[in-house]
Amino acid sequence: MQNGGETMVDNICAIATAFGNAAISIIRCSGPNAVELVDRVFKGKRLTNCESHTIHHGYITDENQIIDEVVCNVFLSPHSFDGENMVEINCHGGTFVTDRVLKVLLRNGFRLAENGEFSKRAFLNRKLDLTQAEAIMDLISASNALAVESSANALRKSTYRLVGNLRNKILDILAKIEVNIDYPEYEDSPEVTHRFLEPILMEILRDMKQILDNSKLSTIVIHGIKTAIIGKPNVGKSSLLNLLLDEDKAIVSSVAGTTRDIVEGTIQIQNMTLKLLDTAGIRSSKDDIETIGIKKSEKALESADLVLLVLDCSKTLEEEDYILLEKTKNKKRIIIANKSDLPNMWQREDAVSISCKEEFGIEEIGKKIYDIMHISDFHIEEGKYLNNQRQIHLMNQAYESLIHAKQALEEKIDIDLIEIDIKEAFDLLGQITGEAHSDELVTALFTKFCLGK
Ligand SMILES: Nc1nc2c(ncn2[C@@H]2O[C@H](COP(=O)(O)OP(=O)(O)OP(=O)(O)O)[C@@H](O)[C@H]2O)c(=O)[nH]1
Ligand SMILES: [Mg+2]
Repeated sequence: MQNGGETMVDNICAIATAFGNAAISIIRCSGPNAVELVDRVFKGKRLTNCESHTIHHGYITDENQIIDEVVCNVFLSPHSFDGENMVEINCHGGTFVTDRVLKVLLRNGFRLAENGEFSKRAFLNRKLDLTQAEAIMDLISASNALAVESSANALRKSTYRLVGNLRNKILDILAKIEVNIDYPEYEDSPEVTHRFLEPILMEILRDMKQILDNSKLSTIVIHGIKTAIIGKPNVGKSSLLNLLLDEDKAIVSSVAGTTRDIVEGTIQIQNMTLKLLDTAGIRSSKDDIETIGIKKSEKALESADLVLLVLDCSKTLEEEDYILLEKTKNKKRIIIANKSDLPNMWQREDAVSISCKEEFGIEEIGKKIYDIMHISDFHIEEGKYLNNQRQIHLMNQAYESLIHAKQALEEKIDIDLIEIDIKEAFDLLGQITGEAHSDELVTALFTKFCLGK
């Protein structure tokens, strides 16, 4: 099969299953001659004579020596994952055996697939749109039930339809404008005046705003809440990380300024995924390395979706604590009064009292996060939100273009100039689904995939 009638595709193969010892490993082969090339090394029924979607038992041989007993699945173009002729070889899962079968294939006409190349082919052969390709990636890396459900929806084209509807509405406006400009005498098409355009544009803007609002929460829920543990030195940030992870991950010591680099970990709590970042204690320091660590903490604080601000309740609060209370006041944050196993020097109503030493109060943190992030407001509603930052970024840009068009309408600027902004919004939405794509974008996106996908 040809891609857009331009370049011939070649024959590629890669191990599609995880590396390591397992019962079975699958090697994917794809390309115009994939079946013939596998036949060269397959001892059993001639695969070239087989129908699509059939399974065949046999042996992979290397210069007549049998190296593995396998089962081959044959899928013929265009009815395969990537639209090409494909053979999936199910071999035994030992690392060595699989590797040997792969090497035999590479010596017999296949080249090793690049990261994400099978999915890229599926996209170029119009088997998948970009939102579906991303959904595959999301499904593989999903870490909670909501993430699974959401990516399964996107795989069934829910995001494609959502964006496609908006795009159709915009296309309708563009078509009307064009007809008006080119055939002003044509009576069946309404005259496109500023008054005519405004309500239509307003409706599209409203829809987009709703999608963007929904998407803010959905991406956090799906991809995990970036949670920075912040506080001055020695308040127990690393102890909290370790307790939440139930693992001795970060070094804990009574020396102030222990943590320098950011220590990361991921946990599931009440069906939420938290991506935790333990940071260097923030204070003014003369130590160069500590200062680098503190800069990293400040960055983490800025970009976090949620801050766990840890204070030591066995000591009177100091200026450094007050500075951090002030700095985090506009962020989603939970104030944590740690070391409450010791005599308390202060109390605050807005703080959760915990003790990392005695291990209490952690459940309360989970509940607070659930409330503060409005997780209960989030329901997976098919086709109501976008799935990742790339999609959100593009829709935000499209939204801005239409806002610009709306302002221009209010200023009674010529409609053919306003059309430029509307057209831009149309193209930007097309980049979400891949209908308006650049080669660079496609390459960048698919290289994020693992080998064999
Ligand atoms: N009594 C008591 N001690 C605690 C508690 N949590 C932590 N500590 C102690 O406080 C000290 C500092 O703990 P860390 O977790 O290293 O504190 P940190 O905030 O990560 O410190 P830096 O990395 O230096 O910024 C250690 O000696 C801990 O054992 C607690 O709940 N109760
Ligand atoms: Mg620490």
